Amino acid sequence: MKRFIVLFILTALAVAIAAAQLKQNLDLLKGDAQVLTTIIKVPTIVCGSCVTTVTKALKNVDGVKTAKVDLKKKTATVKYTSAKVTLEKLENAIADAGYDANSVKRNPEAYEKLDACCKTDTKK
Ligand SMILES: [Cu+2]
Repeated sequence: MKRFIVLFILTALAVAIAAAQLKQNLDLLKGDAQVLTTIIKVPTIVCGSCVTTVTKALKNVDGVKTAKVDLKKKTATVKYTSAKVTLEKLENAIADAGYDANSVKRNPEAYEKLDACCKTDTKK
Protein backbone atom coordinates (compact mmCIF):
# COMPACT_ATOMS: atom_id res chain seq x y z
CA MET A 1 0.00 0.00 0.00
CA LYS A 2 2.84 2.38 0.81
CA ARG A 3 4.36 1.69 -2.55
CA PHE A 4 1.07 2.56 -4.21
CA ILE A 5 0.94 5.88 -2.41
CA VAL A 6 4.51 6.72 -3.44
CA LEU A 7 3.73 5.77 -7.00
CA PHE A 8 0.60 7.90 -6.91
CA ILE A 9 2.50 10.90 -5.59
CA LEU A 10 5.22 10.51 -8.21
CA THR A 11 2.63 10.28 -10.98
CA ALA A 12 0.83 13.35 -9.70
CA LEU A 13 4.15 15.19 -9.56
CA ALA A 14 4.99 14.18 -13.13
CA VAL A 15 1.63 15.39 -14.35
CA ALA A 16 2.04 18.67 -12.50
CA ILE A 17 5.49 19.22 -14.03
CA ALA A 18 4.22 18.41 -17.53
CA ALA A 19 1.34 20.83 -17.07
CA ALA A 20 3.68 23.56 -15.88
CA GLN A 21 5.92 23.05 -18.90
CA LEU A 22 2.97 23.16 -21.23
CA LYS A 23 1.83 26.40 -19.67
CA GLN A 24 5.31 27.84 -20.05
CA ASN A 25 5.34 26.91 -23.73
CA LEU A 26 1.97 28.56 -24.21
CA ASP A 27 3.26 31.67 -22.49
CA LEU A 28 6.27 31.62 -24.79
CA LEU A 29 4.00 31.39 -27.80
CA LYS A 30 2.07 34.36 -26.55
CA GLY A 31 5.42 36.03 -25.89
CA ASP A 32 5.99 36.17 -29.63
CA ALA A 33 3.25 38.74 -29.67
CA GLN A 34 5.10 41.25 -27.57
CA VAL A 35 3.16 44.14 -26.10
CA LEU A 36 4.60 47.40 -27.30
CA THR A 37 3.80 50.98 -26.40
CA THR A 38 3.92 53.86 -28.81
CA ILE A 39 3.11 57.53 -28.55
CA ILE A 40 1.49 59.03 -31.63
CA LYS A 41 1.23 62.75 -32.22
CA VAL A 42 -2.34 63.87 -32.90
CA PRO A 43 -1.89 67.65 -33.33
CA THR A 44 -5.37 68.35 -34.71
CA ILE A 45 -7.45 67.23 -31.73
CA VAL A 46 -9.20 70.14 -30.04
CA CYS A 47 -11.88 68.84 -27.67
CA GLY A 48 -13.25 65.93 -25.68
CA SER A 49 -15.20 64.72 -28.66
CA CYS A 50 -11.96 64.43 -30.65
CA VAL A 51 -10.45 62.43 -27.81
CA THR A 52 -13.40 60.03 -27.86
CA THR A 53 -13.27 59.64 -31.65
CA VAL A 54 -9.53 58.95 -31.75
CA THR A 55 -9.69 56.61 -28.74
CA LYS A 56 -12.50 54.63 -30.34
CA ALA A 57 -10.70 54.42 -33.68
CA LEU A 58 -7.59 53.06 -31.98
CA LYS A 59 -9.47 50.57 -29.82
CA ASN A 60 -11.22 49.23 -32.93
CA VAL A 61 -7.86 48.11 -34.32
CA ASP A 62 -7.51 44.39 -33.66
CA GLY A 63 -4.57 43.85 -31.32
CA VAL A 64 -4.77 47.19 -29.51
CA LYS A 65 -4.83 46.67 -25.74
CA THR A 66 -5.22 50.19 -24.46
CA ALA A 67 -5.42 53.64 -26.02
CA LYS A 68 -5.13 56.86 -24.06
CA VAL A 69 -5.48 60.20 -25.75
CA ASP A 70 -4.09 63.28 -24.03
CA LEU A 71 -5.84 66.45 -25.17
CA LYS A 72 -3.28 68.80 -23.59
CA LYS A 73 -0.21 67.06 -24.98
CA LYS A 74 -2.03 66.12 -28.18
CA THR A 75 -0.72 62.59 -28.10
CA ALA A 76 -2.18 59.11 -28.17
CA THR A 77 -0.43 56.47 -26.09
CA VAL A 78 -1.21 53.03 -27.44
CA LYS A 79 -0.38 49.59 -26.10
CA TYR A 80 -0.60 46.88 -28.72
CA THR A 81 0.57 43.40 -29.58
CA SER A 82 3.35 43.52 -32.14
CA ALA A 83 2.17 40.40 -33.98
CA LYS A 84 -1.09 42.00 -35.06
CA VAL A 85 -0.49 45.72 -35.19
CA THR A 86 2.00 48.04 -36.82
CA LEU A 87 2.50 51.73 -36.14
CA GLU A 88 1.34 52.40 -39.69
CA LYS A 89 -1.97 50.65 -38.99
CA LEU A 90 -2.51 52.81 -35.92
CA GLU A 91 -1.67 56.01 -37.80
CA ASN A 92 -4.03 55.04 -40.60
CA ALA A 93 -6.82 54.28 -38.14
CA ILE A 94 -6.48 57.80 -36.71
CA ALA A 95 -6.27 59.32 -40.20
CA ASP A 96 -9.41 57.42 -41.23
CA ALA A 97 -11.16 58.91 -38.21
CA GLY A 98 -10.39 62.38 -39.54
CA TYR A 99 -7.24 63.35 -37.66
CA ASP A 100 -3.56 63.74 -38.47
CA ALA A 101 -1.32 61.11 -36.89
CA ASN A 102 2.43 61.73 -36.82
CA SER A 103 3.26 62.42 -40.47
CA VAL A 104 0.10 60.75 -41.79
CA LYS A 105 -2.49 63.29 -42.94
CA ARG A 106 -6.15 62.88 -42.06
CA ASN A 107 -8.65 61.34 -44.45
CA PRO A 108 -10.50 64.43 -45.81
CA GLU A 109 -13.82 62.59 -46.12
CA ALA A 110 -13.69 61.49 -42.50
CA TYR A 111 -12.74 65.01 -41.48
CA GLU A 112 -15.83 66.42 -43.20
CA LYS A 113 -18.02 64.13 -41.09
CA LEU A 114 -16.60 65.36 -37.79
CA ASP A 115 -18.61 67.57 -35.46
CA ALA A 116 -18.23 71.27 -36.18
CA CYS A 117 -16.34 71.79 -32.92
CA CYS A 118 -13.71 69.31 -34.06
CA LYS A 119 -12.94 70.97 -37.36
CA THR A 120 -9.73 72.87 -36.90
CA ASP A 121 -9.87 74.49 -40.33
CA THR A 122 -12.92 76.61 -39.54
CA LYS A 123 -11.22 78.02 -36.45
CA LYS A 124 -8.22 79.35 -38.33
CU1 LIG B 1 -13.38 67.72 -31.15
